[in-house]
Amino acid sequence: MNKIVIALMGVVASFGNLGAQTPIPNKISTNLTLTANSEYLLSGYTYVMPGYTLTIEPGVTIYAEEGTGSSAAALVVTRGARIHAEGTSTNPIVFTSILDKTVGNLDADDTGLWGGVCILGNGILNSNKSGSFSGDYPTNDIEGFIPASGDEGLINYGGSDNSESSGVFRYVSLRHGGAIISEGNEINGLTLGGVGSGTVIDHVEVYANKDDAVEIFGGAVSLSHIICAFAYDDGLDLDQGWLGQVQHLFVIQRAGQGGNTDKGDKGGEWDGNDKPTTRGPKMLLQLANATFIGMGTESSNTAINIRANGAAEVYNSIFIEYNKMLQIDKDSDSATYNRFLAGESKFEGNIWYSSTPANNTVTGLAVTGEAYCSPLDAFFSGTNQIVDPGLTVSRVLGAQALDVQPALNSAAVTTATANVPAGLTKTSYKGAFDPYYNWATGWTKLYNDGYFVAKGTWFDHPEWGWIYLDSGALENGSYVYFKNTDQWIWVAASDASGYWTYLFK
Ligand SMILES: [Ca+2]
Ligand SMILES: [Ca+2]
Ligand SMILES: [Ca+2]
Ligand SMILES: [Ca+2]
Repeated sequence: MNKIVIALMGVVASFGNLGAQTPIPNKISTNLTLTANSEYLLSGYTYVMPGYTLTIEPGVTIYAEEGTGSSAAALVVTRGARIHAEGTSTNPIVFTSILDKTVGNLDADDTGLWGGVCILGNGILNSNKSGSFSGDYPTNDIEGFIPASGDEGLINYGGSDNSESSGVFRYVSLRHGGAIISEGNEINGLTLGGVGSGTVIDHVEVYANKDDAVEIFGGAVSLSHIICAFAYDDGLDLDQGWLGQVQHLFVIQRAGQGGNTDKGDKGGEWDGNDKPTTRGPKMLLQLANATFIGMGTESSNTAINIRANGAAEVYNSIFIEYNKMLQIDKDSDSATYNRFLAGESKFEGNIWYSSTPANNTVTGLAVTGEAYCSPLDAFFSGTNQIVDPGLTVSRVLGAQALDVQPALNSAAVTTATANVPAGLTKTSYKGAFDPYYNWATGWTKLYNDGYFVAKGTWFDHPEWGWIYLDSGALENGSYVYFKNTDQWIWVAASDASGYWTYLFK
């Protein structure tokens, strides 16, 4: 064991490499690389100009200066530009406020300290904010930005290419953003406007953002391994005809923690169209393995709102700590409801458990009434279950009390999962996390600041590379996660020289 522990300490020590921040230019009009394990400073609107690539290496921390309105720090990857931000699970890329450096100890109540990251592309929008456009392909400007004279075109997105690549955005944590950039307009942590399916976005955390954690406007980019923690508005917000898949999504909403009365809005707010209201392509979300944690006893809190000609297929997911689970808006034309009746929206293999016990019936979980469709019973029957999956909810930094991994005897593990569409993976469990390995380990604020229950440990094993133990020590019967093969393997006892044997994969 000694050799293994020493290797681990070496890794922790490398995180202490701190230096001065290099300023990032406001117009990136060359291929620019931010080099590994360095610190940079983001000030004001910062555009990656069309035709150029911003590369961000593992371990880069980008500190954003304070500011609101037109002086808010925000990174805009313009239409026709690319970003290649590829961190690792042990060496992520972090965007945060400079106050995280100069003051420190920021928590979920420290929001709106800088803007956010916007990636814009030539993907297809079915509509836009004004409803006016020429030709077959609408375009739109990112909400709320006040660009300088001459820069107006840099916040425009949308086009005719849903397969475009805007680059790679992987193992990135976005913290404390969402500054107000114009009256009544906060900015999302991650905004994806007209981003195409060739773009890779996985392992992204948005922590304590003043607006939505992630908002997607049109395009066809898919996402995996996304964390939306403590946003003031919605977890995942969709608009303008987006078509894509999401797998492994964790949303945990604000609940007035820290004595703050500000709370989040919905887990998911999924709109099909802006203006006009029914033009194609029809928005469709295909989502598998989400865990949504709402605001507990907050009576107005609803997990999912589908509206404005939207539709969603949701598979093998967990919804807890909400008052109500599903709201389908009636709209003036019943478009959303008609898509549901046509089978375009469906919920299969999910677990629902309201924090309001009386609502835990097939009819009780839906929001119905004058403005909302009814009945919606079908969403909560069939292969869905109304049962407590036994997760433990905590929103307290450092408390190590949030347990999102189901126990082996949880209904999330013991009951059959639903089949999923091509492009998504059918798992043996429901929800964002399996019982063994928490994929937020190592690279997230939630993990590094002690929100999660302490479970296994990472080791850089001298022969096997990075492995993760389900319990404290490598011993007979340990479950070991091998990072290089992305597999769990059970190991047997060592021989006299200390060599351990894999039993099966
Ligand atoms: Ca928003
Ligand atoms: Ca929103
Ligand atoms: Ca909202
Ligand atoms: Ca929206």
